[in-house]
Amino acid sequence: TRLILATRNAGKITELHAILADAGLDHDLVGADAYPDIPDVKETGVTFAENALLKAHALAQATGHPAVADDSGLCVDVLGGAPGIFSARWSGTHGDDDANLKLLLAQLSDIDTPHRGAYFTCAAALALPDGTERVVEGRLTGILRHTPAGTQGFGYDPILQPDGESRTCAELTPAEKNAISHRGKAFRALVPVVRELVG
Ligand code: ITT
Repeated sequence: TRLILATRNAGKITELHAILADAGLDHDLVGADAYPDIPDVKETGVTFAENALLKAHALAQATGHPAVADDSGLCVDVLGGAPGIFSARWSGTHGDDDANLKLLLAQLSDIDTPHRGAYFTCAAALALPDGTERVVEGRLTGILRHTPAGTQGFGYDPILQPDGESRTCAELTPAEKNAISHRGKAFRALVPVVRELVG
């Protein structure tokens, strides 16, 4: 069965292939890039779950196949949860990971380590062409470094050091990150739902 990965973020697609394969899903996983004519969805929701559902429904409707979507971001305690759903466009340019990370570090430059708590969160949504929908969430909590470290992963990975770790997410191997990450947790929880509703 074909299952659409309703995302154009290359970092997410790499992680989702590994997470879903490790969970034993043997569906034909096809990224949104395979459908260049389908326009990007406006992320008008005010929560991660709403935006994930918007993206999953749009691709399920447009392709006629079940679709899973990921809406995710970094929530910083001292910023009241920002960048949150605006994580991909915090600097103003959607998907400019370097600019987003630099701006966030500048905003936190006066904040000392005990107050640098943050978490990644991921809403994983499944939508079927008939309108059936499910959404689950996963989190990874940690602290934000003052200086980026590591080259793995994407986005804010070089500054988030998970609780209990001495390395940042960008210093973990892909398998180590997926084992503990918000995305790993959310999509491993979604797999039994896919099995039940998609087969
Ligand atoms: P799609 O909507 O096409 O899936 P997007 O990049 O626009 O791609 P989001 O709106 O969900 O996706 O934004 C997610 C942003 O949150 C992403 O650009 C990163 O900056 C950040 N982020 C999410 N998961 C992350 C992770 O595992 N590591 C580091 N940063 C992450």
